[in-house]
Formats: sequence, C-alpha cells, structure tokens
Amino acid sequence: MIQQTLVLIKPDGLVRSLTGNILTRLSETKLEIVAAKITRVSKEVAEAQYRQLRDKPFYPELIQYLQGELHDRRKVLAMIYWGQHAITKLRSLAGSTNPEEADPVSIRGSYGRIRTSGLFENVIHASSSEAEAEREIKLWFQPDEIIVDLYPTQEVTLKEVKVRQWAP
Ligand code: IDP
Ligand code: MG
Repeated sequence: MIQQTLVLIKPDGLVRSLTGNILTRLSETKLEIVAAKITRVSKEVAEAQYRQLRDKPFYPELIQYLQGELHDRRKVLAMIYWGQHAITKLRSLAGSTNPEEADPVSIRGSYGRIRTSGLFENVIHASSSEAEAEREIKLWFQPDEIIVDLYPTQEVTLKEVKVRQWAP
C-alpha cells in the first residue's frame, strides 16, 4: 500500500540541531521525500494543524510551540514522505506522543521532553491516518511543490495576481 505522510521537524528539533540525525533515522525506511521546505508557521496554519485539540488546556501553548515562539526559532521543516506503508513506518519511528512513554530508541523517546507546563515537546510530527495525511498535506503544500501527483487537482486561471520576483 503506497501512502504519503506529512512530517514536520518542529522548532525544538531545529533549535537543537537534530535535523541531520532525524533525516538519517528516517532514511532507514527507504521512503522517498517528494516535497520539502523550511517555512514560517502562521497562527492560522498552526491552529488548522491542531484544530482537533482546540478544547485541550495545552492548546494555546501548542500553537505557540508549533510557531516557534517557545524556542525563538520561527520555522519548521515540512516534508512529505511517500512509499510503502509510509504512515505506519513514520509513526513507529517517531514513537508515542508522550516522550516519557515513547520507546527510548524512537525519535521522540530519544530527544523529546515534557516542559514544566506539561506540554509534550516531541521534536517531530507525523500524520496518523490517510485522512489526516491528506488534510495536512493540503494545508502545508500546494500541488506544484510536490514532485508526484498525490491528490486530484484542478487548473484555474487567475487574473491580476501580484507575485514577488527578483529585482533586475
Ligand atoms: P501526535 O503528535 O502523536 O499525533 P496529537 O494527539 O495529535 O499527538 O497531539 C499533537 C501534539 O500536541 C503532540 O505532538 C504534542 O506536542 C501535544 N500534545 C498532545 N497531547 C498532549 C498532552 O496530553 N499533554 C501535552 N501535550 C500534548
Ligand atoms: Mg496527531
């Protein structure tokens, strides 16, 4: 079963220089990276990413966390991994949500921590189902940023769109 999944290296992963290490761990899966970018995280995207948790007491801090405000590093590395059983493979390498309960050899078990506030600072995000992957991939990426066709697209003609270009 070929699947795609959204992976985020969260701001704590970036600030602690774990990117290379995590990418090496993920390369064991033999999955393909079909999109990747360093991106700032708007409040809107952070809130949409975690909308199912909006009633939790830790939600406001979770939004600040994803935006990088707790680590003074306002960006994440967003990627799409694609291939056989991508969702389960990534979730298993990432480990349980609570880093104290995660398998110690998993990424979250190795590098995650619980803040004094109680928020799980767990270094990496990976989609947990096909439906969640689709919603999240469409939230973080536009079709032309992905080198394979994952979901149906449509062509639209836009009029008078302002874009920023390199100055001559
Ligand atoms: P997941 O990241 O393993 O899919 P979710 O339940 O989707 O877990 O939660 C999203 C994120 O919210 C987690 O990765 C973690 O940073 C934070 N979080 C989830 N549950 C708790 C909790 O009970 N206490 C503190 N933080 C939590
Ligand atoms: Mg989740």
